[in-house]
Amino acid sequence: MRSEAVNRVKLVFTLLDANGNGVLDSDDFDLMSSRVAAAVPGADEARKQAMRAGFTRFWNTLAGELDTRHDGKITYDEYQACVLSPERFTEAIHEFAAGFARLGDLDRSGTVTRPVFTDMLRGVGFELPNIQALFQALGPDDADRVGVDVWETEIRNFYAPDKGGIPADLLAPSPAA
Ligand SMILES: [Ca+2]
Repeated sequence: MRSEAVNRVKLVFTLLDANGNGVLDSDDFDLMSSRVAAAVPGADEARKQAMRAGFTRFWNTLAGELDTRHDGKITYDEYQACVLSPERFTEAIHEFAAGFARLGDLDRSGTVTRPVFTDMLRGVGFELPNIQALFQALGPDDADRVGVDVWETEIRNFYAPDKGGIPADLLAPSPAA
């Protein structure tokens, strides 16, 4: 696996553990989807539901594939195994990425504004300078918006263990950087 992907895996585990108890559980995903929904108060209910469904499927897939002790919790050691067979998570990641990115398209223009993009990723727990760097790397237009499809693709890339040297790496700088 590429070192960039290892860095992303470590970061994702830390962020997904939204309640900070050191393991992933369903509470984490409820908490995080609530934070993301709260970050976009202007979004309509259908899109919030789609976003929540993406988080729920993400959790259910992780639990189904990685919870080897069947205790409703995923430790970091268990989580790391997700990178060994990424194809088992592809569909769940695609649904998650679509539900997440599209929530930010408030006016259905196919774009997301910088403030909405920033607030949503802050809701997930990323740091502001990293979010700003990613937004810039995604090529904002003259109105300072990025394409929803561009963002959706980058979310998928973020979770792909064979990807490196991509804009999403800006969210998880290497320890040496
Ligand atoms: Ca947790």
